[in-house]
Amino acid sequence: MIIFQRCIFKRVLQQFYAGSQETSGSLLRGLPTLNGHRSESNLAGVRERTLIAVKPDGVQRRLVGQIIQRFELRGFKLVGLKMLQVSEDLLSRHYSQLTGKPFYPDLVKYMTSGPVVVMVWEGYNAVQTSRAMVGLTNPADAQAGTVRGDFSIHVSRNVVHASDSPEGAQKEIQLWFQGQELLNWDCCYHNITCEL
Ligand code: IDP
Ligand code: MG
Repeated sequence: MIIFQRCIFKRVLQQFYAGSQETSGSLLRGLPTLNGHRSESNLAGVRERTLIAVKPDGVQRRLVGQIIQRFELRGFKLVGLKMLQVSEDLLSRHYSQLTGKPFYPDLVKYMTSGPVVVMVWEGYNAVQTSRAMVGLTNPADAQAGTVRGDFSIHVSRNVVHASDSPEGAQKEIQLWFQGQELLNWDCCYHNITCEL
């Protein structure tokens, strides 16, 4: 009951400050803003966001649900989700540091071979924890228990993407999502998974 009341209270505050839909400026970390200033509170870091994508092989192999479930069960909050066929242009901006690599043409073929499911997950230390959950780039080196370690065997088909730094995550979220596609909603479990 107390948790429920706190959720209601937070929602009222949130709507007062930010409205139910967000603009890209306040969206990347989801904190309420007032006159452009982020509210000072111990929420810092709790609402870090990262971009996770299920690549075409993961979609074809019906792994979307299992991958989403891992992030839900870990305690992260889903704030954006969509399925799309990636264009070469978007891909070249997403993988701008890899366009000169010998495997890049094959990476483009792979990533444009079918739809991807792209998501934004929010929570404490989301970027680093997600990378640990996803596992090393080469599935041959990825530990069992990670997504890549459990569902893939070769670097050319490693099932999932995860942002590798908070700065990279911000860039990727802006690249893949419009501000209004991300929802700043209150999850009642938030108070249970993290001290606020
Ligand atoms: P990451 O996905 O773990 O961040 P990156 O080095 O950023 O790894 O590479 C992006 C993606 O490029 C990898 O996830 C994988 O799909 C592909 N890739 C990386 N290295 C190779 C390679 O040596 N051969 C084929 N594909 C590769
Ligand atoms: Mg990377």
